[in-house]
Order: sequence, then C-alpha cells, then structure tokens
Amino acid sequence: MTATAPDPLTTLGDLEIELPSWAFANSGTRFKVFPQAGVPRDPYEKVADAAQVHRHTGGAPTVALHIPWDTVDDYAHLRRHAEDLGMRLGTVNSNTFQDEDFKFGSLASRDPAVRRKAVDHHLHCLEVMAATGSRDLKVWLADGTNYPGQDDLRGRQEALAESLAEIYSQLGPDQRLVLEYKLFEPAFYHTDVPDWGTAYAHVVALGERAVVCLDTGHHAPGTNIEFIVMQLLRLGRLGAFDFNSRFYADDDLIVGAADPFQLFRIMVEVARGGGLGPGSTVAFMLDQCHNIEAKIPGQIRSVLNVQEAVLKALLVDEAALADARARNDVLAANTVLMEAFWTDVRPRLTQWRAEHGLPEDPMAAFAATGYLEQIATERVGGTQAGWGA
Ligand code: PSV
Ligand code: MN
Repeated sequence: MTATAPDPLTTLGDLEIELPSWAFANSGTRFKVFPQAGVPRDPYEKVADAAQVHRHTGGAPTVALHIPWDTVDDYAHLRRHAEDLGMRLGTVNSNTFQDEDFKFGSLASRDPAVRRKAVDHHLHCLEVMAATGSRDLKVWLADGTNYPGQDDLRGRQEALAESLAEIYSQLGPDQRLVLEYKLFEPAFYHTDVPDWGTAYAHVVALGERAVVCLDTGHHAPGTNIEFIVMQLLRLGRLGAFDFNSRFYADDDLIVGAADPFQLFRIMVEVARGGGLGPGSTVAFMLDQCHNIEAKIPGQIRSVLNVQEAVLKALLVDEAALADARARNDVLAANTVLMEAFWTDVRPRLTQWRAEHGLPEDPMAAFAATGYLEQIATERVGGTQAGWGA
C-alpha cells in the first residue's frame, strides 16, 4: 500500500453488493425443488427479504430483477417499496431461456421472427429499467446447439451481432448493456457466447456502454479467472460480476464457500485494476441459488464472504510486492500475497460493524430477529416464487 492509498475499511464501506431477487425464491436442481416455508410470493416480498440482508451487513443496498420472473403491474411502485425499505432496484436481467419459441435460440436465432420476439423482450426490459431507475441490462443467453452440424455457427454470430446492435441503440445515455458468457449449459455442443473473448468482441463492436459480465461459475475447471478479471479491467470492459462458487460446473453455491483463495485472488486483481472505490463502475452481483440452506442467511453469509475477501485483498503490501517482483524473488512475492490471504480480518470487520451501527455478528443477529419464523407464519396462501416462476 502506498502512503496515499485510502483506508481499506473506507473502501470496504463503499462496496455495494447486489442481491439477486431469485436467491430468495425456491430453487433446486432438475431432480427436485425443496420448498421452504415463508418464501416470497411476489417481488415485493423478495425485496423485503433482501432488505434484511442489507440491514444486517450494511453492504447490499440493491436488488437485481429478472424479467419475467419479477413482473409487476407498476415498477415505479416496486421502486418506491424498495426505497421505503432503504433499498434500490438494480440490474435488470432478461430471460429468453424459458419460452418455447426460444428452443433453438433467441438473439442468435437465424429465424427473423424468433429474433424479433427476443429483441422485443429486451426492449421491454429497457422500459422496465426506465421505471426502476436501473443502469444495467444484463443479457445472458441460453443460445447454442447440442450437435455438430445442427446449425451455422458463423451465421448465428452474425444474427447475434445484429440483435445486440438493435438493443444497444435503444439504451438511455446512462444505461449499459452487460453481456454474460457461459461455457456450456443448457447447450452442450456449442454456446453462442461461450467465453470472455467472444463477449468482448461483441461489446467492443457495440460501443462504450457495452461491457462484459463475468459469472464465476461459467468457466472450464481450472480456468485462471483472475487473469480474465485483470484483462477485462485492463481493456475497460469489466462491467459486472455474478458471484457464486462451484465445485464442478455452474453450481451456484455461496460465493467463497468452495474456494476462498480464488475469491481472494479475484479481488486482488479487482483492487489492482481500479475496480474498487468511488470511481469504479463494476457491479458486484451475486447469482446464487440456496437449494438446501435458508435463503436470507445464505445471502448474508455471501455478503460477509465477499467483504472478507475484499478486505484481505486490500491488505496486500503493494510496496513489498513490487520490491520482491523487481528482484525476481519469486518466494518473497508469493509470501507477500499469502500474508494478506492468511490475515484473519474477522476481528477488524467486527469492529468496523460496531463502529457503523451494524450487528457485530450478522448471522446471529438475524437469527435472533425471528424474521424467518415470522414470514413462515405470515406468508400463507398465494404461490411461492420459484426459479422460473
Ligand atoms: C445462467 O446460468 C445465469 O448465470 C444467468 O446469469 C441467468 O440469468 C442466471 O444464471 C439465472 O439464475
Ligand atoms: Mn449468472
């Protein structure tokens, strides 16, 4: 750290983590969804649950919406509801993966009628964003093929470029198009936006307000994700994260649960690349599903894990690191990094929370509120929201 570097805890205090509305809904695997008592029945209740996460962590003031899952009659009203709870509505995620018409593709379809419908869905999302006050339209596509020869790979890229260009042309001056890539699933042979390079090629062609979303679960095992973080920051195109953790594929588990060291390495590159602090435009979103654990505490734990990783990353002794690197002292450089990683930042965070009027132990404090028991009793009738409903 240089003498002029801001206090890490100040930087941490500015960090805003965005919560996914769908993390509060029922979710599962293709084998089984286990419903939980008290799960929200509408977007209003999802926002109320998200507000609990922010209240206990001080670090999660925005909720991302997924359309049509979070369709309401009056988005301005939902926005006021969020604001009344001390929250804001954040990224709007489009959804072209659950409609029969998109079976063979959406924005990358070579059928003009299908593409029209997919583009129109995104234009509708832009209307939603005007009412919610959202900056980012996040586009993740399930588009791809299952069998070699099934479709024209290049033709689909041209179709996709055309669709994205039309959507981009309708963005407001302060809005961004955020393109998310994913290696595979649901398509198994090829995906139309499989990697950061493809996403980058598309966003560069679109213009300055198009950026890339890096979902930490969307790479081949063993991929050096922090390298991609560094490169996208270097190129000025890291727009957002979808944080989660994985053991095998796109597991959508609690961020930092599977590999806290990887999360730390990612945050080191974010910090070094200017992705933290007041000037940053990187959106730090969670994209997780709590299939077997309670959802609100699952989100609280996730926010705490990100905060811990960020604080550790900010503790890297940059001067010592630069010195070791200049001397090609491999072991010394590695030691500097590991010292930061092994620092137990929990006492500092406890103190920071106390100083900011937050509960010292957010997990215990939330459990003590009885909120989970309360919503289990109160939220009877109606239909519980689910991933996909
Ligand atoms: C796709 O796997 C994805 O990561 C996209 O972000 C979707 O919008 C989200 O998951 C849905 O859970
Ligand atoms: Mn995602």
